[in-house]
Amino acid sequence: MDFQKKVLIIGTGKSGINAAKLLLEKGAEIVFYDDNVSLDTEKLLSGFDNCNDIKIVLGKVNQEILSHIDLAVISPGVAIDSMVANAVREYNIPIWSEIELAYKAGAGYLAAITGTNGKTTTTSLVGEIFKNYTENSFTVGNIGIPYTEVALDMNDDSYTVAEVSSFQLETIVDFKPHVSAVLNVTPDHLDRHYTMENYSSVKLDVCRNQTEEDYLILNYDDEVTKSMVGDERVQAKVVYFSRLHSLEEGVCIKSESIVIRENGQEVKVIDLADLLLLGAHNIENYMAGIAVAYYMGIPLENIITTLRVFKGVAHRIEFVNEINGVAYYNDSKGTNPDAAIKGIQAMNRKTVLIGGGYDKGVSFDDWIQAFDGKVKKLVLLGQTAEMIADTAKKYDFTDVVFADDLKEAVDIASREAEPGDAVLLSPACASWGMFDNYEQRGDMFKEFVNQLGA
Ligand code: UMA
Repeated sequence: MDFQKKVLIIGTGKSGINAAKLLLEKGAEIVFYDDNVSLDTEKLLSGFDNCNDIKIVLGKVNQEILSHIDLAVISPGVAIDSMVANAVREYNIPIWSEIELAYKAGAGYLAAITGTNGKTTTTSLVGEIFKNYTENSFTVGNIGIPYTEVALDMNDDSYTVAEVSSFQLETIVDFKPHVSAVLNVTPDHLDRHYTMENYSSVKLDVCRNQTEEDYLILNYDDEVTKSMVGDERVQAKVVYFSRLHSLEEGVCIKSESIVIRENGQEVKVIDLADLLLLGAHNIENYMAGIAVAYYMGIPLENIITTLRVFKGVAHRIEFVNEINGVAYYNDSKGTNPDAAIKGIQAMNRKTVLIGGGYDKGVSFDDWIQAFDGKVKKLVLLGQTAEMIADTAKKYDFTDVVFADDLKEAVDIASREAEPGDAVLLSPACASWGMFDNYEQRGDMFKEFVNQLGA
């Protein structure tokens, strides 16, 4: 693959920076583009050993620049119908997703996991299983480690699992995992994809280059993913997993154990009682992770030993502390209503819920209806606060308080909660606008909670 081109990198976050580093190592010349006109360009350049082959353009790209560009690599956060992407297309310059670049530069065996919810937990589980099997393994993508950061460290024997978002899939070209998985599809990112049809279609693109030697893992219990099998892009062998149904072929539950059924044979993997993560959604994550690892050819013994010790990921219904008899949970990764519903369902006591944030154009009706008498107070912050309060009113839920920032929200929640209650940060919204990312929001929540007990 010839990378010695003039490449426009759109977006200067971690994806853009690592894509640039990879390309510079391959001998390319780089032009960075970012919409942020007040970007600290010195800071950006200070991350590079040699800046001679780097130019930076902010706010607008012009003809003079575009007429010299051979390829554009777009960061996930930049929409494909943004001004810059439209301008690039007018010049017939190919646009690659950052994961496309990494795929072309990387090597070895690849699994890719997408879906609205559970993909970070499932990717992390598969990454741990790979690690248990070989040191030569990588866990990359939307999980927070850009694929381009480690692609050049891979060789033909490497095992990589990538968490891939709909944003990253929009501009793939040849990206072809051996095993792909779509875990579920529920409303999210509609500000970017506009309709559920577009959104679920982009998710299924994860399999579009797969052939009959490859595998596509789908959730049989989710109507959207179950029916994906009829799409013309599906050439891979489909393997279903199901928590609710007994399957003739695939991964399902039999007598409180997870089993794999294949070619008329059944293999028991593990008893549900031996798994550490709670909640129905986590059983689905376990089953999907088992299917991905198994069809990647990992021996069952490596899968089982990892399953027994896997403790999940931070910011996902994560216990923080118990202060004055109140249990605090950080579910900052509850960035859409469906994920946040799982957060509430996992609570087994009266709960003061902190929610609200960036507006992705989704409705909050299902989330409010899932309160189910468990939520005693809703503390709201961010762009969506009023909208959520209005939706809550529709369902006669009026125990609502507004907070200006997360610190105030934690203070209010600590005053409202009584011994025996829980306080749950599970915002049903992205963090953008108030925080850099959900990790920062979750870390700040943990810090404020721990200050209460200091
Ligand atoms: N920018 C523009 N124009 C835009 C949008 C952004 O110029 O219209 C610029 C910003 O000024 C900034 C840069 O682009 O300088 C940021 O790029 P980015 O938003 O792609 O962020 P990265 O730091 O590269 O992080 C991305 C993913 N971010 C998004 O998808 C929004 C991270 O996923 C991912 O971990 C990382 O790549 C590594 O692969 C985060 C995320 O929120 C966790 N993902 C969404 C989700 O999980 O719901 C999809």
